[in-house]
Formats: sequence, structure tokens, C-alpha cells
Amino acid sequence: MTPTQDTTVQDTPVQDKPAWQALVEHRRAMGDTSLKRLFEDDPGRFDALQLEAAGLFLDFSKNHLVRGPAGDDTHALLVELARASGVERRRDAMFAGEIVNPTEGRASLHTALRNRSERSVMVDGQDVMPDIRTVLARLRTFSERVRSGDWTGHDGQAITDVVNIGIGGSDLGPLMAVEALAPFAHERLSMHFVSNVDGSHLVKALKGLDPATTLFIVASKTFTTQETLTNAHSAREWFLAGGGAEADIAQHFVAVSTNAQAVSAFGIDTDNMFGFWDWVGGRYSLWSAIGLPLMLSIGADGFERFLDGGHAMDEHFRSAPLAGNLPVTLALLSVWYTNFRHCRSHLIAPYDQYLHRFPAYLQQLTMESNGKSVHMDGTPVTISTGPIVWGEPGTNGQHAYFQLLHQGTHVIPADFIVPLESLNPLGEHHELLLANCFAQTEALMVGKSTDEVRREMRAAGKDDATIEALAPHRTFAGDRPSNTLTAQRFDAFALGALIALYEHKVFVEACIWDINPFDQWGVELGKQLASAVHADLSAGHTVDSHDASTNGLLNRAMRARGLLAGDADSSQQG
Ligand code: G6Q
Repeated sequence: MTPTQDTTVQDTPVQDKPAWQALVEHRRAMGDTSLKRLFEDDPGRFDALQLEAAGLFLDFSKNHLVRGPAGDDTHALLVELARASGVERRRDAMFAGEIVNPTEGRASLHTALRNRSERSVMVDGQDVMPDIRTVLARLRTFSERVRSGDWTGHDGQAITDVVNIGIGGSDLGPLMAVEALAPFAHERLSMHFVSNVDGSHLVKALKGLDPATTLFIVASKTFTTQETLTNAHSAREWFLAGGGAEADIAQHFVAVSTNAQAVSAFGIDTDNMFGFWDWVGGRYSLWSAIGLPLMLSIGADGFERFLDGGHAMDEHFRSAPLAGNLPVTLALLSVWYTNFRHCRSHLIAPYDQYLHRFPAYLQQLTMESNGKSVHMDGTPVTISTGPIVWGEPGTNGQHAYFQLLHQGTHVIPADFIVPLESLNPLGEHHELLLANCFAQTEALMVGKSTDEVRREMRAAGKDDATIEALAPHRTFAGDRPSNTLTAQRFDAFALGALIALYEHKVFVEACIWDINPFDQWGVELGKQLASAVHADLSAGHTVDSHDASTNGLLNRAMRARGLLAGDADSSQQG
């Protein structure tokens, strides 16, 4: 098989498939039937439009789905689209280690990293499970030594601070998960994350830390990423300037990478390197050694529970029928709103402060995976693909951008994610959190009619002129869709299941849109461009090899930094 061939590519453009056309027709027939009406006409709606798997419960009844006989049931028609798009075939190919990322000629086997069964997973005729288990065992030994204080800094003191240096997939996952599971964190260890090449990030993170009790994890799949290597070099200088010697580096710097040669060239002993493999995509790598900060924080047993949660969702995804499949259902709803109801963005609203980095993590997972405009075979797509994903924790968002959700001109489907039980029970806090979450989904759906507003204002004693002037502003169209996802509480297992749920959702969307969710040429471009422009920025003479704007900005920056003094070219004004 050549890198551009993939037996799983769809044979007919998705929008030409009868299943797609049936949905176009169904959407037309549905007209502007409101959510409120759907609930009024169908008392069984909540019971029918819900799913549960791996400890997560999904209420998807507040969506524009008509329930009816075959051919007139939105969910069933969407499921038919999934079937016609070969979702099951591609899913099985992914789990089996086939090349599902043909533009990079790779398998995509994050599911093998959390394969807790006895099943082997073959890549190029070799079972990858023994190597996965070996690295996991090494991670366990190492993290237990650090956590117990057996692994010390150069002067014999236990490690107190761990600084993960990485970016993108080598940062967002571990950072999000360490934050999400903060209540289970080791008491002595403080975790820090440095990603931005902006020196302020490193300086801020290192402020107040003692080099003698600080451990750095340099996390980079390729070990060539400019930001990460720059931060790692500066961290090493900080360590040496703070009393450490070259010979002490082994105790204070470990690496997570697939590139042993570059790790060694950097000066980290490969005995202190934890490996993974090219079939683990950056944004899917939290389950690999990239998860080391999480293991250090919550312990190896906790990390294994996290893997168990991911695996439980995998088992559900690969075995549940499409109609009862949680990731498939989330993906189909996304396709429904993106392609048939023309929504352009999707809100993630975790009502859980510990999940405050989850929207940022999902932004990468979703937008780097499905921000694509060619099909698997390279032909341009003529339908919309991945929506813009954004969000912030509730209830904070309610006091900010929720205005646009309720009364703006965009309809934005939303996922409300909430634990039923708090990890920090405190007075009435959790009841209030739950009440706000549920109330928002209700208000978004039912809205408030102008007549209701008039009645309310009249009851409050307002005069007619005031009522007529204000009523339009106080009217809510409603009919805004949402999903509500609950877990008993977001512990390691539930977090694992939640992440795997969204990974598979993104994968199913990609199957339907017939795009490759596992490459990221747009991100690669950024890495190349920065290197070229970086060389120009220290050229010491005016630059004219780019467009006028870029030349002007480069020259202006050089001048401001005293690198072009006295030079009088036209870009001085730039
Ligand atoms: C993830 C992306 C990207 C990557 C970073 C860091 O899927 O490819 O976010 O993770 O660019 O790359 P390294 O781990 O190689 O430093």
C-alpha cells in the first residue's frame, strides 16, 4: 500500500449518497418545527433519546430530532448515513492497526495504549502490546520513585516541582488531565506546564522554584519542535545557574519522545527517556508516556484507572450498534447541525471547574483533526467539515458569552458537561451548579415569547409604552439545541471515558466527511514558516524577500530592537 492509498476511502461523494439526500429531504420536510413542539408532542422523548456507556450518561433529547417511523426518524436516518459512510469498516480498520492515516502512511493506535484486554494489536506483523506494557511498567517504576521520594535531586532532597516542557499535543492533554484530576494529586508534587516560546511562560513557571528539587520533563514526539527545545535549553541554563552541575542533569531532566537520537544529542541520558511510537498522533498521545505528568500527579494506579475508562469507551464504541453508540450519536448530531442546519460552531460548557482546560483540549482534538478541506483521495470537499469549537466552564460563561447563545443571530449547539456529585462537597454549591446547568439547557430550548414578556411586565406594573418598548429586547426565540453529559463524578475513570468519547466522535465525523482526521499539515506549515522568518529576523539588514507587509513588520521589529540603526529604507514606517 502506498501512503496515498487507503482501502477505506468512500467510493461516492458523501453528499451524493442516498442516505445524505434522504436527510436533505427530511430536513426540508421538518421545516421550523421547534424543540418545544417536539417535546409537547412526544412525552417519551427524554426516555428515548438518551444513552449510557462507560459511566457517562447522555441526554440528547433537546436536539432537532424528529421521532417517527423508519424514513421519518432523524436519528435513524443519520444512523443510515453513518452506515453508508463505512463508519464500522473504518472503525474496525483503526482498531486493527491498519493505515488509517494514509497521508503520513501510519496507523493510529491510541486505542492500543489503553487496551486493557488480552487482545494483541498488530502493526506491520508485530504485536505492539508488549512494548506498550514495557513502557507503562517503566513509567510506573519511575513515578513511584519520584512520588515516594526515592528519586531525589542532586543534593538528596525529594522532588517537589515537576515542569513539563512541551507544546500542542505534548502539553494540552497532560495539562488538562492534571487540572481535571487535581483533587487526586500527590501532596508534595506541584505540577507546572511550559509550552509557549514566549520567555515569560518559562520565567513565570520557574519563579520561586528550587533547582535542587525540580524535575523537568521534556516532552516532544519529534524532539525537533522549536518552542520545546528553546524552553528546554533555557531550563537547563536555569538549572546550571542555580547550582546544578552537568553531571546532575540526569536526575533533573527526563524526556518523553520517539526520537532517541535527538534526546541524546540534547544531553538527556536515554535511560531517562520514555518512548512512544509514530502511530500515536500528538493530540492522541495523552495515553502514552506523554501522560507522565498525570501519572506523577495521581499515581500509576490512578493512571491505569484513567486508561480503564478510555478502554471502556473503546469497547462500547467498537461493539455497540450504531444507533445505541454514544460517540457515533454525538458525531451524527454534529454532522446534522453542521451540514443540514448550517451551524458553524459548537460550544463545550463543562460545569466543573476542574475541567476548565477541557474546551482548549477539545479545540485541538477537534479542529486539528477535522479542520480539513480535501477528502481522503485529495479531491476538494464541497460540504462543511469540522465546526469551530470553543468554550469555558459554567457558570462563568453565563455571565459573559451566553448572551449570544440566547439572543444572538447564530444558533450554536452546545454540550453541557456536569458531574452529579462534587469532588468538593460544600454547602449548597453543587445543587446551585446543577440547577444552573439544567436551567440553561431549558432556557435555551424554550426561550420566552413576546407575549410572555408582556404578561410578566404587566404583572410587574409597567405601563404599556414601556412594555412595548422593552418587550422585543426581552424576548428569547429559544429553540437552541444542546446535549447534556453527566457522570457520577469526574474521577480518573470517567475522565478517560470522556476523552475517548470525544476522540471517537471526531473520528466518526471524519469518516462521514471522508477526511483524514490524523494528519495536520497546517500545523506542520507553521513550524516551517517560523524557522524561515526567524533567520530573517536576525539578518541585520533590511529584508525584502517577503510580501510588503511581512517585510515591513520584520524591518520594524529589527529597528525597534536596535538591529537596523541608521538604515533608511521605505519600511521604516512599516
Ligand atoms: C498534534 C500536533 C501538534 C504536536 C506539537 C508538538 O497532533 O501534531 O500539536 O503535538 O506540534 O510536537 P512534538 O511533540 O513533536 O514536539
